[in-house]
Amino acid sequence: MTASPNLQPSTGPAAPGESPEAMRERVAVLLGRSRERSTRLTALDDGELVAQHSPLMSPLVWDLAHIGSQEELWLVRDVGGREPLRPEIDGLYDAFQHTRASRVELPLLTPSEARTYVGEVRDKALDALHRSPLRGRPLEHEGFAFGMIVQHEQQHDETMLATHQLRAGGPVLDAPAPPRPATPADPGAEVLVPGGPFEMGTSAEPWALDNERPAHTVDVPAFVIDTYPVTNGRYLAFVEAGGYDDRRLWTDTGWAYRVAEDLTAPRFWSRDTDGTWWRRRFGVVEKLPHDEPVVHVSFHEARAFARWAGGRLPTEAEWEKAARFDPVTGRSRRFPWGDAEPGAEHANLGQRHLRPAPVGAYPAGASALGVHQLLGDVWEWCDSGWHPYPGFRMFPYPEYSEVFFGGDYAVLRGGSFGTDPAAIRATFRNWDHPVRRQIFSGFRLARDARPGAEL
Ligand code: AVJ
Ligand code: FE
Repeated sequence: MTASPNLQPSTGPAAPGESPEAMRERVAVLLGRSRERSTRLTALDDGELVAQHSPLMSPLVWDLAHIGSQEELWLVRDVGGREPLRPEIDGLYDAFQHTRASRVELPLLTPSEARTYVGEVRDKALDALHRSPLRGRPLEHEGFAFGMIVQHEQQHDETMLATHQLRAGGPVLDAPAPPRPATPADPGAEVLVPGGPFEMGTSAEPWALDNERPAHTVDVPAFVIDTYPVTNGRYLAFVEAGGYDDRRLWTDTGWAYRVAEDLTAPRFWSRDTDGTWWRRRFGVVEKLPHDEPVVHVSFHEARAFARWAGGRLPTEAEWEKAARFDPVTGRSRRFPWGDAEPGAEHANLGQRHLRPAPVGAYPAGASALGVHQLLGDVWEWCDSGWHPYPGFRMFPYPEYSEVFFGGDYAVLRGGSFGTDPAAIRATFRNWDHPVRRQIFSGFRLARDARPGAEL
């Protein structure tokens, strides 16, 4: 199996003034791309699809049918006004009724039944697309429900990719290596972000989810942020300096977790007797590449590293300001590089490569302030909990964002190599438990700027 080809996007919502016909065409391409990816990620033997590869994850066949179930709920029943295809299976695919660890015990659709189901749902969803005016009621306006379902399928595709990473056995996925920097980058480089107000969040992005809204002004004092995500090489220095055994570097909660889980290094790393470090990546064991962003670390590990290195994690507002603020115009951009949809030159997204790219590999994707690789490569832990923006309004259902507000979560920003361009923006907000590390999570450091200092 190969990774998704880099089909030229069409990754985003409608351009202003786009006709409904052009919008339908664009949505159909996005739906087709997400289904092509789901199909590749489930092109495995039935035994592999129904297996529990990790108690942290659902069986792959659950994700597949759940993708269909959400699509049926919003596009076929609500937008399309049709009767449910299979009302008896709703409960099986409701993420709130069964934990991931217990889904393997359910009377799930078989792989072949699941494929038939998602195919039938898709036919009816495309019919709904052709009948919807794509304007008027908020759910259909500018194709929102279709954009939401594209993002939902791509999010589960990233989840399935994480399941592939957890699965034992030889490789079944393949993709070319990511680009390398033209000249080696300094992994310790930093950028000064000037203090002052900037616009955070969005009220204009048609397919932004409820938690990204509304746009609001946030005053962020000057701070310094890493130009690149923290590399394996930097992180290895922390490991070898005894960071995992130094109680002082960890919070109480972080230390309790470190002890209970017996953590000694990022997930999927191993050290052999002669001291060489290896990492396992989609069934391949390879020497740890020092110039790639570290991945598969928890929030607690990221914080301990920051403490050791004399820095801290950026807040979510700091991360977004570093990504979006243009000091020339004073405005916030859609993407770090500007308003153009993500292309292959901007960021390592969309499972084009099955690993983070070395730091410095995406100069065309840098933000106005000169911060690199904010989108793609690795999700970045922020020192912020999961909270609504002022003026938040739930839409269209509380179980996407709202029910998680105030829970035991930390925010992640920027997407990973496994995040599709259709499912990421500089305003996009993700969250997870601070102990999770099977996700494609890394981080970068920030620190307070001394008043009047250059750097
Ligand atoms: C936004 C990634 C935290 O996967 O749990 C998928 C996205 N919500 N189906 C998740 C989601 C419902 C969600 N995250
Ligand atoms: Fe879901």
